Amino acid sequence: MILRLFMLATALSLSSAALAQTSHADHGTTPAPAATNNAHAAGLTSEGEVRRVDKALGKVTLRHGRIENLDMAPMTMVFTASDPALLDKLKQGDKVRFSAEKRNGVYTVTGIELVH
Ligand SMILES: [Cu+2]
Repeated sequence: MILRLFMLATALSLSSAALAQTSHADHGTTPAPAATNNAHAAGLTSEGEVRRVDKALGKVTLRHGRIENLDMAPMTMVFTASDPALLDKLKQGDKVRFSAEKRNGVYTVTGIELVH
């Protein structure tokens, strides 16, 4: 019984060591430029002005310029925030830069910051 436990413990520590090695190898081979590209893809590439903020519903109305990634012309429309906390610092009249995408058919703001 004790031997079996010992072998089980050994097997567990071996497999966790193997897992640690694997994830370390993965981490080591992740190219730094990929991370940079991801950050760029998530960049705040669209411009707009806040018309209305509804923090309770997690929605914001933006008068936006052209949104290239959505192939959308300038207009005023309602977006849902991917995270309601994104709306905490926004108020009517604020100039913003933001990123938006269509998620499950819903136009969603995924990042937004004030333009000073
Ligand atoms: Cu629009």
